[in-house]
Amino acid sequence: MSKITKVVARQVFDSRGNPTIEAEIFVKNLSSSSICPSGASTGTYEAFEKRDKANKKYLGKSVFIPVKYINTVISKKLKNQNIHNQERIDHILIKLDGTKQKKKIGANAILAVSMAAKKLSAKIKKIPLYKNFLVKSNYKLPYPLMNIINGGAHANNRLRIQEFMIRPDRAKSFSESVRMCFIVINNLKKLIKQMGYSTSVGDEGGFAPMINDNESALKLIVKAINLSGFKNGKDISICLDVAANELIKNKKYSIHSKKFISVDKSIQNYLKLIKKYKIKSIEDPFGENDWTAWNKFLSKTQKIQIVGDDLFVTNLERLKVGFLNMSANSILIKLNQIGTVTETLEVIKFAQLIGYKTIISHRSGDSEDSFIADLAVGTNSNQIKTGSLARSERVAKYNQLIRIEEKLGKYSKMNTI
Ligand code: 2PG
Ligand code: MG
Repeated sequence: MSKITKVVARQVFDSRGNPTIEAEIFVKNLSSSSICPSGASTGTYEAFEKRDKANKKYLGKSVFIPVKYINTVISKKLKNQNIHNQERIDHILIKLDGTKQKKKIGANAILAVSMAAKKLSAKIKKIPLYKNFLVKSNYKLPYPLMNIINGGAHANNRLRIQEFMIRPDRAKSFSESVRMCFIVINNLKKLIKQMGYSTSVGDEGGFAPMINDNESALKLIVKAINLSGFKNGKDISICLDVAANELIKNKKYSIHSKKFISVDKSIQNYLKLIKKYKIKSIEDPFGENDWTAWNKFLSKTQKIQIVGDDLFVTNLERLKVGFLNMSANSILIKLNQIGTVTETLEVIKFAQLIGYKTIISHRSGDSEDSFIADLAVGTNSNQIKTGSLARSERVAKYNQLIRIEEKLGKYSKMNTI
């Protein structure tokens, strides 16, 4: 048995320059560390992110309190536990917190420790991280959902929709999927430049031009796909994350323009967009409490992927409700929405059991930690959403998947979309 000797935590910084937690877990002189990511468009039902609100030195954003908790209480509690027993480690952390949304310790503290433990277990077993999850053979690579235009809470432009993504549906390998996106991104950059807009990027590495409306962004993407020699809707398809939680007031939505309109009217507009731009996937089309709207929308869009992010928050209870309500057919998986590796794997297993597609996702505030790349392969997840081919914290995940594909060699295969 490999017994945990200690856990050490420190405050480091995420891709937005905000403080976050890195935890390092030790078995004798071997250690692994992991960094917790952080979201901007968060769901109400997500696990809690603990910060030192009263400490104004970092504008109330520092994490010294949870860091101290890891260095003292958690380190002591986990001492002598078997590093390979992830469920037990996570159970101890969950119990230590004792609240539903991990409000006492903070999911950021818990998750950093949980991920570090998973990594160290793989290191000690001398296996790559992706082999330390659910899948034991026949590994498959996920399709990337690359966010190439940023809007909403992730950019300073006026785009209502938060993420405009492309998915290279016809790619036969992961490296080919990245190459296809690379070509489209470069053509998109050219087009944005020609229009006289800035080609600077948003939080997730996608361009953030000062475009006013969703359709202008969609037209631009279709143009870039065509210019690249690909067929929109066949070789590459357009996918959206609306993040509609941010666009709701009195049960009305301002998704399609600044004006707030009813669910029925919003659905009609969605259907037009889906048809016109051959959109294949829409995440969070409606608010996190609007189960009726989700159900209505799903019944009218059977053929495309409807993804629950803020709706499910990687939470088994909410996924069960959504399943019974027929709200979606796919789930976005974010480790820090629930707070431990064990709970995340439970949600993935259940989602796959009910036939939902699983999409592993980064957060808009992320880091060089590429844990989610291995998680995607190790759980047979269909897709991965981890930003554009820009900003090292996004590219780190793509690079890790390229390495995994290379390691798998002739055995590597792409997943189904
Ligand atoms: C989302 C995520 C990631 P955030 O809404 O899907 O793209 O954004 O991390 O800000 O919640
Ligand atoms: Mg989302």
